[in-house]
Amino acid sequence: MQTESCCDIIQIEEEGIASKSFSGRPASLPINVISQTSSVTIRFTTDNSLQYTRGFRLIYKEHGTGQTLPCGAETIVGTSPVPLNSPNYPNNYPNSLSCTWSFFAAAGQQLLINITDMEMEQCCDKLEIRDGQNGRIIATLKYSSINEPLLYTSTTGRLYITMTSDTSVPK
Ligand SMILES: [Ca+2]
Repeated sequence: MQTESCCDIIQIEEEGIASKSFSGRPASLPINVISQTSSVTIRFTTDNSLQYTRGFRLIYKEHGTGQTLPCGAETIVGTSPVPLNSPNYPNNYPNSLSCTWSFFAAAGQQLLINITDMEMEQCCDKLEIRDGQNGRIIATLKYSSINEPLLYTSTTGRLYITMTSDTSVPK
């Protein structure tokens, strides 16, 4: 995308949630936005001067049960829970995986993680939860099963979840 940064703006709007605005030429593309609700409005507003030929292009797709956040996704968490599962869940996850998902709370809010199911190769595959800008590790999980939900809370409103697997025996 490329628009006039002052004045030609793409807004992604959802009912009850602060809209996200984009303009200019973002340093990093693509930008992934995951909605909190099932309905999204894309609004493109231009002023009366300076046109760029490029404009923008976007792709949207359904992101529901059975799918998951893609590796590397950065998600701003609102009041609705955001489901996350390993790739291919509930079937075997891939070997040689290294996936990090980033979660950010609204200002002043904290994040709560509730892990409800886990089956991993104990020796060699793991899920790591890191808290805050510097990524302090608050949990390293490598369970073949869990009997009750595992709960973790951020202290900073930022959490990073990394899943790594070795080259064999996915679960
Ligand atoms: Ca493995």
